[in-house]
Amino acid sequence: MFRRLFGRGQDAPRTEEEAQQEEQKIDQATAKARSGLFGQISNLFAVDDPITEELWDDLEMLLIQADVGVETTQYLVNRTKDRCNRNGVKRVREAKDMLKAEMVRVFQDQVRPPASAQPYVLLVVGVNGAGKTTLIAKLAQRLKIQFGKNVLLAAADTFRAAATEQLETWAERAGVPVITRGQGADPGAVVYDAVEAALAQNVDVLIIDTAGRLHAKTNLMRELEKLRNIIRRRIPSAPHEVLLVIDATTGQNGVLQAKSFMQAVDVTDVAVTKLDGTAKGGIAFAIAQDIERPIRYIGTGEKITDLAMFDSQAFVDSLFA
Ligand SMILES: Nc1nc2c(ncn2[C@@H]2O[C@H](COP(=O)(O)OP(=O)(O)O)[C@@H](O)[C@H]2O)c(=O)[nH]1
Ligand SMILES: [Mg+2]
Repeated sequence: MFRRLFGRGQDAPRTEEEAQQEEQKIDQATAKARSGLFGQISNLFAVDDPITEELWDDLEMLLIQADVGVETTQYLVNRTKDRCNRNGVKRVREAKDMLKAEMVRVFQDQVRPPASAQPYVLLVVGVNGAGKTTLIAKLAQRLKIQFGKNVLLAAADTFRAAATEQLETWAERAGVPVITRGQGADPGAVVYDAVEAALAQNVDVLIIDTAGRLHAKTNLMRELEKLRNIIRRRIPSAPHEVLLVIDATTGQNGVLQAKSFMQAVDVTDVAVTKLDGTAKGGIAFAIAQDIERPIRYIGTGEKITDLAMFDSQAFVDSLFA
């Protein structure tokens, strides 16, 4: 899906220039983490000493501080130790590549085979303030400008005042149409209209914004279930992607909230926003390991172009660059 959704046709590869631009954005998003805790981790491995238990203790402490989470940290440290033993690595300096390889693996364990459909229906969920609407604008702009896709947005967050207007403002900037019914309207009616419009207007990608009230979990569950049923009545294979948006700056708490969402709806993929706003960045590992879904996109800033396709190798490299 990833390749096809963000591609110029069946499996069209990215150009060299596009790949470089993506890496620059990932570098930009991890600048704080790189000069902070991951910089300290890099320093741990910068000496040419024999490996001792102290190295693993220090590594464990720094990974936990970097928001990797206790369980994922222990998993990573144990796997790294094993990998060092298997490969006969005895010097601290050489252990860094072993750690990096295990870090990449955490993400790759979650890879999901691509789906392709037209219209491709993307349902975006997550708590208020996570960055859903901003991310939708970024995706819409990228799909339209870079890949020439016919994109339609649906303003199904009808709960909060100004939510619809916010999406309309972004849609205008991205130059894509948006289906709305205004504040207080039935989100199901918005989704119904949007699906009909997507089918009638030969839309490639329909992106649906939703409300994120977590305090009423049963309501949320019922509402998301209802939206899904409305979509499925017209497009049985949809939604093709249920994207959970998680704010990186909320740390372990964000992971807990995300788990709550997983109980309300079948999440297929994750977007991590505001990575640029945290010096920790280790939260991405905790998310991939705990949520058990692939990270698809990352938010690298507040501008409409501040979006990167997640690439596990580029991400891990950028943390230690
Ligand atoms: N620094 C930064 N800010 C972001 C990013 N994504 C969203 N934001 C900000 O987070 C706030 C909430 O975003 P919004 O899209 O309205 O969240 P929603 O309630 O989930 O729809 C806004 O002030 C955005 O500008 C990001 O990747 N980086
Ligand atoms: Mg919103």
